[in-house]
Amino acid sequence: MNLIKLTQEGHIGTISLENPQKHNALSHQLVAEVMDAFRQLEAEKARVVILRAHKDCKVWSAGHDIGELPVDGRDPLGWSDPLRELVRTIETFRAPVIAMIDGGVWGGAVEVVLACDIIMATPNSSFAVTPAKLGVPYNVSGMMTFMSAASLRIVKELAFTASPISAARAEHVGMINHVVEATEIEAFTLEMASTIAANAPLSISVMKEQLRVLAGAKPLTPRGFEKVQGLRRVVYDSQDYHEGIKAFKEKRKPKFNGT
Ligand code: YXS
Repeated sequence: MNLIKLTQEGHIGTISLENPQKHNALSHQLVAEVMDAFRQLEAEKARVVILRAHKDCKVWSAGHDIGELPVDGRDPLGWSDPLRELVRTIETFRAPVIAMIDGGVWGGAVEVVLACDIIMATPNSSFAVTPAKLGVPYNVSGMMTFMSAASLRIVKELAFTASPISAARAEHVGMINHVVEATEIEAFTLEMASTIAANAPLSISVMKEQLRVLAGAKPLTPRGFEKVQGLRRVVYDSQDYHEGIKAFKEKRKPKFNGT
């Protein structure tokens, strides 16, 4: 493991993203290491996991590794995409996962954070949902993660503007649990993790799974799902999708023309 750090103290595991050169972009390799860390913590029967980044990072995670987004007509967020696998790993991990945020969270990394059970952030943290900035057609279960974390109006503002919102605004709208000063957030998070770890793990585990099943119980007909998938294909086959990725790589503003 060289893109993350895994530590465990008693029943509390900590996974830290440690790839500042790429702003902890959720590459196949980084995600594989995080998922391996969760498997190790599962085996060690960890009762809480803290998911964080290295100290004093300006960017907690820059989201999906744009260099790995397919441009050959494949769905960029299909079932086996690393971002999708990481979100499912967090959601189905049998113990609570606490996201401890300091810095900017971008794109799919916002969904990863929202998939966590409890979220703490420092005042200078921010959250930017960026599909519209890149021309990416976000996927159905991903949109459900957002809908479970904030009101539809807030989700629309985040998704349509692709603009970062502050930790204070995220807390105000109930998207995150606590805003804590950078000097105190580690102790604050550890104290909550210790409280949870001292409670009954089986009871907590079943409540986490119950809430996941209930939150995901949405009426979506096969015809409705196929319609959405067809609409998404139009987007990832579009010139705009290719332009969004090309513009990022060329470090310039994209010019979207709706085709
Ligand atoms: O030029 P070098 O080689 O040094 O690389 C630069 C960036 O290209 C690279 N980098 C990334 N590489 C792959 N995927 C990324 N997401 C990514 N973000 C950054 O890291 C090196 C340093 O970046 P630089 O020079 O831009 O740093 P900065 O401090 O000026 O700006 C930091 C950011 C985070 C504001 C900036 O890097 C940025 O805007 N990154 C992209 C954030 C974003 O749009 N992420 C969404 C990724 S796509 C995704 O998550 C989903 C598919 S979706 O879009 O649907 O939500």
